[in-house]
Amino acid sequence: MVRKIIHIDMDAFYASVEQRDSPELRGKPVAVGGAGGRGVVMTASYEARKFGVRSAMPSATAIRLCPELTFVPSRMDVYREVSQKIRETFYRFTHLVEPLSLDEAYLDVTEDRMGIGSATLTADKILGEIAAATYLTASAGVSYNKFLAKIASDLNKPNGKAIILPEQAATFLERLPVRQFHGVGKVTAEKMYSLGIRTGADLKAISLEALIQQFGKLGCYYYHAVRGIDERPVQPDRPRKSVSAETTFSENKQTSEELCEAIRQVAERLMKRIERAEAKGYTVTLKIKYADFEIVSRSLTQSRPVTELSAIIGIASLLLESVELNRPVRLLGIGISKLEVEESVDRDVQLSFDF
Ligand code: TTP
Ligand code: MG
Repeated sequence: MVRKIIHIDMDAFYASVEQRDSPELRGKPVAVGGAGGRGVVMTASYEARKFGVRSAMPSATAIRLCPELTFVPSRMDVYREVSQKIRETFYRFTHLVEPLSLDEAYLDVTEDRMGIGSATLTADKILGEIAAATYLTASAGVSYNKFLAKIASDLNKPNGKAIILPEQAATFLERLPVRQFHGVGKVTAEKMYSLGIRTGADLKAISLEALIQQFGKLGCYYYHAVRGIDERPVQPDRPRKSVSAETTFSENKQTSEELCEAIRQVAERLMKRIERAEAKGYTVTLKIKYADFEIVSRSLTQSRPVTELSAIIGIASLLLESVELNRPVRLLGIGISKLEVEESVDRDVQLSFDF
C-alpha cells in the first residue's frame, strides 16, 4: 500500500520565536547564539540569511557578513514549550509521529485520525493549527516516504508546502543536485563530484556494487534513495504498551514437552527485546494459536516486574498447563505488558557544531 508521509519543519525556529516575543526584532536580521569571540550562530532569521548568515557559523563571520545583525541568547525552555505544542497538534492528526528534533517530525497520515483522507489537505490543516497555537510558521513536505517528504519540506520554505507524488518522484530525483539529498553532507558531495556525480541522474547511473565500494553501507542507501525507495517506517516516540515475541512452527506441535521447548526459545528472543526496549513488565501473557487458527491466551500479573529469563519461562510454562492441548498448535507467543519504561534519553540534545 502506498503510504502518506508528511515532514513538518518550523521556519528559522529559534529566531522566529525570538522575533515573535520581541516585536522590535521583527523584519530584522537576527541570530540566536553567542555574539562573543567564540560564539556560534545557532540559527538566523530569514532576513539575516539574505546576507549569508547560517547555522553553525562562527558569530564573528556572521557579523562580518551582516554588520547590523542582532544577536539574541537562546531560551531553550521556551523552544521546548513550543515544541510540545506542535507535537500536541501532530497527535490530533495521527498517532504515528516521529519527532526528529524540537522543530521537526515525520507523520504517517496514511490513516489520519480526522478522516480527512488527503495528505495535502492534512498538511494545510496542520500548518494552520501550528500558526494558531504558536503564532509561528512551519513548512511541510508531503510524499510517500520519509526521504522524499523531508526533501519536499525544504522546497517551499518558509511557510510553504510541497508535494512529491509517486509518479513525479523519478523525474524529480534525477534532476536533484546530490548535495540536496538528505544524507549527503559536504564531504560526501565532494567525493561524488570527483566521481562525476552531480545530479540524481548521475547517481542513478552507478551500479549498486560500485556505490557500496565507494561509500560502504551508505552506498546501498543512496542506490535506493535515488530510485525513490525508502521503506523506513515512521517510528512513534511513545512508550510501548507491551513487548512480545512469537514463533510459527514449521510443523505443528502438540505435546507439552515440545511446547515447553518452544517457550524457552521464544522467551530468549523476548528477553532480548525487553533489554533493547529497557522495559520492565508486570504481566506475562502466553498466546497459543491452534492449527485451526483459534487463538487462546493466558496471563499472570506479578506484584513485581518480571526481569529474569527464568521467571518468564517459569510463568509461561505454568500458563501452558492451563491451556488445552487437544489439537495441534501452529504458533506460540509470549509477551510482557504493564510496562515500566526506563526514562529514555532526551532526544532533543543540542545539535553539535562539529559537522
Ligand atoms: P533547523 O530546522 O535546521 O533550522 P531552522 O528551523 O532554524 O531553519 P529552517 O527554516 O531552515 O528550518 O533547526 C532547528 C533549530 O535547531 C534551529 O532553529 C536552531 C537549532 N540548531 C542549532 O542549534 N544548531 C545547528 O547547527 C542547527 C542546524 C540548528
Ligand atoms: Mg526548521
